[in-house]
Amino acid sequence: MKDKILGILKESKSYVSGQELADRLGVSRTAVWKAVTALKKEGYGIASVSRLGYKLEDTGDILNERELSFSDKFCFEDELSSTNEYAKRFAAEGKEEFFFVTCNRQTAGRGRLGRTWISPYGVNIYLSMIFYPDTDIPDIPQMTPVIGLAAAKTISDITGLEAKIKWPNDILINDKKISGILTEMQAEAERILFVVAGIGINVNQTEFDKEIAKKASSMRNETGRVFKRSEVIKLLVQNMETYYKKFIEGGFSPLRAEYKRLCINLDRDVRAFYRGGEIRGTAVDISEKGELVIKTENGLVSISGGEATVRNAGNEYI
Ligand code: BT5
Repeated sequence: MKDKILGILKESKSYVSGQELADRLGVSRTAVWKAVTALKKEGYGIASVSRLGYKLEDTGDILNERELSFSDKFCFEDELSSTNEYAKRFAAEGKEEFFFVTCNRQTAGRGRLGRTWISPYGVNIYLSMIFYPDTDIPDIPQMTPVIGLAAAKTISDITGLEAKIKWPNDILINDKKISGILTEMQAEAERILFVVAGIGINVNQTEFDKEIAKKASSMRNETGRVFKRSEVIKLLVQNMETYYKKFIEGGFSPLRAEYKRLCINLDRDVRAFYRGGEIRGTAVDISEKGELVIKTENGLVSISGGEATVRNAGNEYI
């Protein structure tokens, strides 16, 4: 009944009386009142005025199962340790491809290489999607830039600002990190069992912990607007599917030109950390396989993993 009331209020621009809601739903006015009270508790802004009835005010940004009902293949929880961990469990049980897991808060959000992803309540997106790619294991690192493109496109389309990519997995606006991607794979001998791609996007967060305050930002901080996470998720999951399908059909090469256009590393001095070593040079290309190609004193070096900090105009490495 809560869904139906919300549906009617969403359609109506003016007040809808308790009696009209009760008649349309075939329930008592008390039942309507109870449902509205429950919706308000969930965070929906519903104005109630005696004799006029109920009106939905701007609901702001609520993330719950109802707001995600555009899809039927997801798991939503208010709080999870890490959406990647849950998605991996679902994948091990054989959940369908493109099934995603999302939540309002992560208590143990993870970055790469054992780092932490700061995941406060109710403001950002934490989402992991399951894939069963029929490709060779060495191709899997290419999925990080592929999913990075999907995230960058989503953020650009929704904010109207161009989101750039710092190879391989950071999405930046105005040189600040808005989003990160963690791709994990489970394989057995030569066979890929599943891949889980996890994305964190800072959407409406306004204040950041000291350790990341200088280098992190959010869609809200960069635009001054509040976004509905469910709408961002809707576009994000569509884009993830679309870019992944392109990758499965033709590999990374059809996506390479778009990636190069958004990649901030190219033609800049980089310091890359790869397989325990440090490589210094100028980033000159992104290869057909999504590797970063660095021109060093000893010639060209291509790296498929690790990370590459970039020297910015202020001469700092970001
Ligand atoms: C990443 O790692 O950027 C991958 C982040 C993936 C997070 C998603 S959320 C959903 C899914 N479930 C998970 O548990 N994880 C995935 P990395 O490149 O290692 O960057 C991590 C570094 O970014 C940290 O060491 C901090 O410096 C910084 N950082 C942490 N939280 C941040 C945040 N919310 N916004 C911006 N930067 C952050």
